[in-house]
Amino acid sequence: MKDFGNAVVYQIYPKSFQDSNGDGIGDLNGVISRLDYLKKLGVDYLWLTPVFRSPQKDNGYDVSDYYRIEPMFGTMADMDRLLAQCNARGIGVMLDMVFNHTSTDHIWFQKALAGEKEYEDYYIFKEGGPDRMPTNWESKFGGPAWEYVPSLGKWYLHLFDVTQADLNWDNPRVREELKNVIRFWKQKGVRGFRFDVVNLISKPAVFQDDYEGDGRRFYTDGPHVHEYLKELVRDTGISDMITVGEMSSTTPQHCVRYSNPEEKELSMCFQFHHLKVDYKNGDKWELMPPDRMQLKNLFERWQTLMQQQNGWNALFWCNHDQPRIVSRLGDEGTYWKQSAKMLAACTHLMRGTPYIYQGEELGMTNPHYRNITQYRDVESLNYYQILLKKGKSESEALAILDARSRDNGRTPMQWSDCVNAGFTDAAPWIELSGNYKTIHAQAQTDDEDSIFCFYQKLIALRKATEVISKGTIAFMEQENSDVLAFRRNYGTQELLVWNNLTAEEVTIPMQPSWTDYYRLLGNYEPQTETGKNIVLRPYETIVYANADLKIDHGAGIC
Ligand code: TEU
Ligand code: CA
Repeated sequence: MKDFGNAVVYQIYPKSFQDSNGDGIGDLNGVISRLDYLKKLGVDYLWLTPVFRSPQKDNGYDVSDYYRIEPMFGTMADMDRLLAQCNARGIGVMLDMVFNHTSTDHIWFQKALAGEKEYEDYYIFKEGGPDRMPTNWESKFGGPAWEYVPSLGKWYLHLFDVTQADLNWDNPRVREELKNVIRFWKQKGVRGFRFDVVNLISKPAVFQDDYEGDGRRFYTDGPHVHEYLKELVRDTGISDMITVGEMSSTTPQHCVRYSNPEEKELSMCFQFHHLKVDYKNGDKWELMPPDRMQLKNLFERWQTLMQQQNGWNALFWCNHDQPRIVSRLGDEGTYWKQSAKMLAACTHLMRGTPYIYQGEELGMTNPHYRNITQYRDVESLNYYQILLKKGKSESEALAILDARSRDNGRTPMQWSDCVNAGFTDAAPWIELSGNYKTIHAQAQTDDEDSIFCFYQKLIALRKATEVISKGTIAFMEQENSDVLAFRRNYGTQELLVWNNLTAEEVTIPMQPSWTDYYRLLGNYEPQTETGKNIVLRPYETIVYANADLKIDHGAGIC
């Protein structure tokens, strides 16, 4: 198993990245036209969210054919060209494998519905009368996790939308089918894979009601998950490729097993605990200001455990399911630029492989939609109804979506201040954020002080020193909820990082041994040293290095 500590991944949500043919929907040719921008940023891999044939009930996470490209995104020839163009620039493409479930439009499910027993066993069908659901589990998108099929007299499991039927991984034929999908894309020149909710694939032997929660404790990190992952990786020969599993509600112990190279499972995991620190009582649909102490504790706990047991995590704030981080933990107003840079320094300098989600490198914000008609996501539309049924007013429900909707991360990429931010010349499939006239790529790519340039510097820095990709991590200022601070060490090299998470000044005591350290990076003009203390300005990030950490400026910082 290779290590990917030196790599930086950029996530593209093709539907919202760049439209090339004037239908208001981003596509593969659009991605090709922006590769030089990504090369300039300096990323090593592009992760494309699903572009396979799909009825798009969940924007491609409902795959109806794993071997074909969804026409709205282009053709197989476009995909081949994208792979070649990326290859020419030294960028690898990672595809998104949605293997926990398929669309109910998939031929396998259609055959199951038509009564073919062999295909019924591809999914999780349970006997039961029309008014007796097999268990009381809930779908992650709201409502029950089971759907009744009258013609079969059976229920099928769908942990997500009713059109996303869970596959039966206990059936070896299913596992073979999915291996063939990997083999097909690998042979096409794809260089890595992201596995969607892959820790949910192994369901329990016995299905029982959950009186404590929504059922997740029975199928999360299930009984055979490690065995099935090992088999998939071994039989498809992808152990040296970059692979990342999306792990829903997981534990550090499981993530160590998923990602420790000796286990030969995956190169790294996504876990989401740090993105729930503003969920009241763990409920995504109840608002609460972020609990910074909890955020710090989670980072420390995960980073320390993964380090001790040789696990490896992806580092990220944003993706297509998350609201924009600058709107969430930063500041959209006065300290917009500083807070976006500080948040970048947090993820890029801890131990792990950083992921940048499209537009994050520009400090894109939530769009603040005011009307339910502006939302597109199935989860948001379902929950809007659920919230109203629970007694919330329309304006309360809209305020919750404004903070929590997955559409917050799905607004079109802001390329310029032209019509529709240069994303499309038609009506976009989802409305742009109103601030594209000021927040856009064109304004930032050649500005040394921009958020884009700061990301560029962080990426270049990772390549210029081993302390970031290989060093150990230890946390500082543990009692101080306002500052996320840590040190990284590699041999005799040391890097010190302080991040002020607040809009207030924070004073940190200076240790005598740090006086001969030099300031490597920051998001403010350097201030004159006071000697005894470091005063962090609002959302300031400061990175110090010791003399042994020499950066070759030619190769390093831009
Ligand atoms: O997401 C998994 C998932 O459970 C969450 O991100 C989910 O969207 C959120 O927690 C609900 O509150 C993955 C994909 O990233 C997502 O886009 C898909 O909708 C989902 O799986 C189903 O394939
Ligand atoms: Ca298009």
